[in-house]
Amino acid sequence: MAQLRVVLIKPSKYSVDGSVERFKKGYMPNATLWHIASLTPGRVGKAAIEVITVDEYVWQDLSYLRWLHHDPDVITLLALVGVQSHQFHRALDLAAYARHHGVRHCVIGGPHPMTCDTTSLQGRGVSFALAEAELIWQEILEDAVAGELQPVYGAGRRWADELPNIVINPPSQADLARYGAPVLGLYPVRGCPYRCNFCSVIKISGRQVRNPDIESTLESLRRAKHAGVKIIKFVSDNFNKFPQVRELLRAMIEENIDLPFYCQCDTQIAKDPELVELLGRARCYEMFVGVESFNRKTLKAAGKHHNHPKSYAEIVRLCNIAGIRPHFSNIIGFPEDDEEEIRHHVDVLKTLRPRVVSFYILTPIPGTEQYDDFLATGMIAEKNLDRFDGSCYTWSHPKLPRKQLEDLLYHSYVNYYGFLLKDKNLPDDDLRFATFCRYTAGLRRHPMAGGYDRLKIDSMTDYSALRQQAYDIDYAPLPASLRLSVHDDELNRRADWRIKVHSAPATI
Ligand code: B12
Ligand code: SF4
Repeated sequence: MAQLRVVLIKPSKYSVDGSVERFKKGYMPNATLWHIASLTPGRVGKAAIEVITVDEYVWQDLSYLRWLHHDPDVITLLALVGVQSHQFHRALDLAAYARHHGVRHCVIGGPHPMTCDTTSLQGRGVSFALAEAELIWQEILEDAVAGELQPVYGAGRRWADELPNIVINPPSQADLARYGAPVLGLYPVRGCPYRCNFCSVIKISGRQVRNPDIESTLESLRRAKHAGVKIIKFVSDNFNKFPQVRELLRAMIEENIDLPFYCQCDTQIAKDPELVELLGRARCYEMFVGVESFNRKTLKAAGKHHNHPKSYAEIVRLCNIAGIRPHFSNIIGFPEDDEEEIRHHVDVLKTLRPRVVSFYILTPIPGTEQYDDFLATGMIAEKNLDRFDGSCYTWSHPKLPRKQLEDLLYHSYVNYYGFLLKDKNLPDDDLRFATFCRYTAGLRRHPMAGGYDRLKIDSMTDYSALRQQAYDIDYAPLPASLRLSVHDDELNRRADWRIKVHSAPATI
């Protein structure tokens, strides 16, 4: 009887110095790995399926590459999952490595191939998945067993109208031990009705909010608890636009699920004190909110019309009452920003005092409207090949050179957390996190990079010959955004209707 070995790898990325980014401990298990592992059936036809999961960021040796060598006893399918734009080169290289070592079935899926044109790389022995796994994974598995993958899966339709009721099987204790804490990422709802022009979430998951039923999420939580998971991260982008959120939270309280969890909300949560209170009762310990900027003009230019800086203080207040750490996420380097504006931003944050903040330098993400605009106006260029950090393009800020933006990023972290650390009554968890952020940023490393303690084992030069051989390129070409299909456009239009009905303009 045939056996199919499915090797799921979440690829890392190349750092600026060319090394493969690896950590001694990861921040949290990658949610995509466990999501797709749980979507994989025990068998396809007569073939039994064995699933292997690898989060490359936390693998401290190269032993996993053995699964990328031909094994005559099994059919191997290598799936590079959750591939973001900055991980795309690494994904291409791992597929080239596997092809070189006799693995015939390789597929790359996730945000980058879903939102960017991969045509020039197609038909060279590596397949691309352009749609949600729920729509095409079964077909890929069947084709692997039948002997031949198609060059492309899911062209013409990125999103399912309805999601299956998938239950996530948690990582083993050995897998959980690779991370700073036993955390699991769950995705109980996806999509966001807004149109922020810098955000690729609406291109990856769409603007129509969709979810599996509540019972499947509850069952994922039960299994996680049973497996020793201590913290849940709901990686859904917009928990307060989840129509059944109250139902889920009440069920969690009633059943005493009792797992502390993190979630993400948009700033309109300021108008929903009752939901914040319910979140707190269900054991939400941290709420991530994309505040981005305090400048309303900047927010409008970014298409983030629903953010009203005057309402930010209310979010902090509501969270503090509910026992939730407000986490304000900030973007520095919007085209309108200059140094004074960014320094002023940190000063305003200090007056609001959210217990957690994160800063990101604006990076136009391929697939988004902002990327297309910047490309059209010449702000994005093919990368200088003497510098490499996983992406294959650079963009120039109209006012701030890259080095100055990076200085300001680390300065913002050090300055804000230095300010918090002056408080002698900081709760233990906040103290630990603030110390970590200030220390990491002091070393000019991004605290949200995905792990702790860097390890260097291998580098992009170890793989470049294979990349040349497989695709005849030194680097992936400058990405171009993929247009939405008629079907996906139609699904988004339904979101337009929803947003009008459910989201009145902010009054705060
Ligand atoms: C959680 C998260 C993080 C966590 C990651 C933790 C971890 N260990 O995974 C943290 C906080 C560390 C993080 C950091 C960053 N992140 Co982040 N993050 C997310 C978030 C909110 C959820 C991702 C997730 O888990 N999704 C759940 C899984 C199940 O969904 P999925 O991966 O999309 O998979 C589905 C499909 O893509 C498809 N699919 C995926 N793989 C495959 C494979 C095959 C074969 C098939 C058929 C289908 C398929 O099917 C799946 C199920 O439908 C997304 C936003 C979003 N909603 O996508 C941003 C997002 C992925 N992050 C993003 C970015 C830019 C970053 C940072 C670079 C930010 C920064 N400047 O520092 C860093 C990079 C760090 C790193 N090492 O990767 C961008 C990526 C953009 C892009 N197109 O490349 C996103 C989309 C956010 C955005 N606003 O645009 N992030
Ligand atoms: S509100 Fe957040 S998830 Fe929604 S489009 Fe804007 S940035 Fe993206």
